[in-house]
Amino acid sequence: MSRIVTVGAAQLGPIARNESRARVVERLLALMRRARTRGCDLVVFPELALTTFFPRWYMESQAEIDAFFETAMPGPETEPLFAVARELGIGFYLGYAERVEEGGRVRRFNTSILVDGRGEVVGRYRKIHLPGHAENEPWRAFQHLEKRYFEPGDLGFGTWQAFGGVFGMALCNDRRWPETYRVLALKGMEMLLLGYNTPMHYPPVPGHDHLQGFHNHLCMQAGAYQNGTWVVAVAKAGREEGCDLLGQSCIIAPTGEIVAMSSTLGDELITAECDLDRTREIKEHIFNFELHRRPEEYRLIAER
Ligand code: CDT
Repeated sequence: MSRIVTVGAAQLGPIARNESRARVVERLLALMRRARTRGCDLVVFPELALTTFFPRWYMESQAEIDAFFETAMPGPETEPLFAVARELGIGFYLGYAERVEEGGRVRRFNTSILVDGRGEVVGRYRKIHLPGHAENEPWRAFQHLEKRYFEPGDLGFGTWQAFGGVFGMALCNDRRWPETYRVLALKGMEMLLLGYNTPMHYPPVPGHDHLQGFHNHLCMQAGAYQNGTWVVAVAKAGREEGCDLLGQSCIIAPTGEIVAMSSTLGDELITAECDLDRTREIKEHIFNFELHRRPEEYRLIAER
């Protein structure tokens, strides 16, 4: 079986607050069809890819908040994504806001799913590192209320056998944390799929605004190399409702090298042929966990 997975990173430009799900899904389908013509096995969409990045607004009406959430996946508006996956034999990763009833209560998560080329959901991840704040902070140019609108993910960092390899999923802020990559690598991950919405302006420390692009690649290139994994990272980019979002979607090899990167802030597909066996160059040598890790010296990391 070939260990080469051809991946498409399907960056999205801005999504307006009043843009319909149907219109967004049309944009996603166009990217899937383009990906298929370029030979992709799998296409990766951003975090919260079906709507505008709504945590930038403080809202009190639960009905208004819930309008940004999916109660079924697939639902009536997202079913075409699954139908086209089956038609083209192409898988996808999709980030969306998930509203579920579990254990007799309503729960809301920032979620991603992995769907295979038969249109079957093979994996689900609920974002663990939720950034931002929970209360209205009107001094900010815009809010970042993920801690208000979502619970921290309760499914852990999972890996899934798919597309001939072992895949992990994460969402946006997770990419800044070395623990994300290491836990997934310990579970055999060969390729990390990740979507993001990263504002260029960081209200608490605006002096770092010019470093957004640097920090984006710094943590992911290090995470790829130190864990011998491919990383496919996909932005929702551009000026969305007056908020500038970082682009620079990229595909990173296990050596830490960027092998493809977007060059616009709009809907854009970048692709790469990723040989999963290249993970061995790192995993069997410089970062051979079995040979070189000293977990007995790392206990503090899990205790605090
Ligand atoms: N969506 C997301 O997680 N964005 C964060 C912004 C951090 S500033 C609150 C990120 O890490 O890119």
